Amino acid sequence: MQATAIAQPNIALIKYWGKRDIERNLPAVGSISITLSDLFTEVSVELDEKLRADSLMINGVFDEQRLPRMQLCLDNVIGEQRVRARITSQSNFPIAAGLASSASSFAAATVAAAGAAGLSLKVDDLARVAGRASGSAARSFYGGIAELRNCDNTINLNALCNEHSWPLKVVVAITETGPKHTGSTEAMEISRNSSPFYSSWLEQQDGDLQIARTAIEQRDFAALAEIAEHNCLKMHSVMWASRPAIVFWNSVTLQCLQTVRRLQEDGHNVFFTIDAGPQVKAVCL
Ligand code: 2P0
Repeated sequence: MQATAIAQPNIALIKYWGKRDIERNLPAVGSISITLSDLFTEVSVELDEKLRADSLMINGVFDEQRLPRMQLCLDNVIGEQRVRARITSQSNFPIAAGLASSASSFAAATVAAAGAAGLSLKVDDLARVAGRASGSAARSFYGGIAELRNCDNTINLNALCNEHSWPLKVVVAITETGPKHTGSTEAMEISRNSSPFYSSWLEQQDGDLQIARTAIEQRDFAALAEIAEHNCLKMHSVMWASRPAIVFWNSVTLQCLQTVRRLQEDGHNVFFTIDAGPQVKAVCL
């Protein structure tokens, strides 16, 4: 009745921002991401009939605030009538700071929960269940570059290229280590309800996904760089124009963008991307 799993976070190249069904946590748009190799979260789930309540310990500290979402994740995997669990989670990078810790945490928790309950689920099904807890977690079941596609009532995942066939490097600049001021779920809803750019964001996403898919297929770094930076800045424009405005950047975030621009001018193959936080990821050949 106990299992441990490890998962890596992923960085979106074409972003997921906004939900079409908040109850089932279905994204409003498809997305494409790259899974990292060196950052990871390890989650253990121990189901124990003697326990009267679930508990969650993150990096050695009990965390009541994050417990409900983790409980929901276990309910989704095992069922609401499940035995209570002792859950421990350990990450080797700052959590809730725009480094996709929810992707690695919920991917690992889903696998560990299924293992502890003795369920054997296929990868696609595990990814879908993890996606109900955190949209980006579904993409962490695939190494290399993966795409999350929106279907009628669900999501579909597929690998676009594995980590060996196009070994890109991702350099992460940590510009702030504290937790971010607004969680992704809340920030997405603010954007959906108030950003004047939200509808064009939705309209243009399929076109951006198509360009990125072709660039990846052809291993065309320059084309991927162009569309990934555009898609990232467009997502942040949606956030900046929301009411209240959602601004995750700090002055160092902007300095990092300028550094990437300088490297590009010097002929280096590199592009930036920024998620719901102040950190800058530089993707390089
Ligand atoms: C992404 N982000 O595609 C985008 C880009 C952040 C910016 O997926 O509400 O924590 O739990 O489904 O999975 C935020 O991630 O969002 C996110 P929820 P999640 O990576």
